[in-house]
Amino acid sequence: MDYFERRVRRILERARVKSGDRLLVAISGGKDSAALVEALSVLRGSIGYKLAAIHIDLGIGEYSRKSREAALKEASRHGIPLIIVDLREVLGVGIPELAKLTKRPPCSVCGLVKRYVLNAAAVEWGASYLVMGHNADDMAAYALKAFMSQDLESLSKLGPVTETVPGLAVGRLRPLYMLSEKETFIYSMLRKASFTMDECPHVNRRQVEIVLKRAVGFIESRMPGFKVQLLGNLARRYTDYPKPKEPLSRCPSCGLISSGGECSFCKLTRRALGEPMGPRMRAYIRQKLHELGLEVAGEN
Ligand code: Q46
Ligand code: ZN
Repeated sequence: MDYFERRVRRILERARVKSGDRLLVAISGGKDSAALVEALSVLRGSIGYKLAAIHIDLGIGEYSRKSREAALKEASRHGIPLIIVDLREVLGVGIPELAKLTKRPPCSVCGLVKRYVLNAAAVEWGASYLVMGHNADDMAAYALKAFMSQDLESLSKLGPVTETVPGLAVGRLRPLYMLSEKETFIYSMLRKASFTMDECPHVNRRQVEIVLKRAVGFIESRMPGFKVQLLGNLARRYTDYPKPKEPLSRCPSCGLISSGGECSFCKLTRRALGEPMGPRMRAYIRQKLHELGLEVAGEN
């Protein structure tokens, strides 16, 4: 457990997290984010940051019900305020319906919605960082995928710490960057964390990231240390990769980051539901912050 927490601490130190900083941790209900919450709760005492959590109820039947229950248990175990964003409550639909309405694969819609909601909540709370539970196996697969397609701009965002764009986007912190899926699982078991092992019914086993993750596991079994070496090298060099070329702009509908014109969430919801839902989502999150007694950035 000490080994695990030392590695998490190293990433927090690299990001210069200090007393009073606000860390918003994303909890999916799975083992990775549960392990992350455990380690962040342990380290909170000595560093003195403020911790809040967010869970998105994706509206995917039994899977979402169990995930939400696990997230609630995990957050309340440590007295961490939990923002639950229920998509059906805000948008009137969940991920399966949004995918049908836009004729896009569920995972592509889901990824877009999650990115938007997490960033919106971090901006509204004025978080110093949005903390994500990606482990070394996830990161190695993402890095290989970006390298395969020579998507150098994505590589520039795959380090353990990413930059904040004030008022538009909050930087991300990935404290499990150098910790494998197996280590994360063992740690969450030792800490008796609450999580679900259920899998989303929409998961596609042929998805590139999933195939690459299996391949990384195979290489690691033949070349122990491969993953850590790959990620260690990337962690030293990711800022050298070119940053996205499009100038950053502000979505005219919701005011958050976009790569020109309306942001992808407002575009998607306009197409599926007839109006851009960014403003409604932001108001819903502010309401949740008030209910939890958390400050809303810019309201003081
Ligand atoms: S939750 Fe969402 Fe995953 Fe389900 S719809 Fe796909 S992306 S598989 S992590
Ligand atoms: Zn928008």
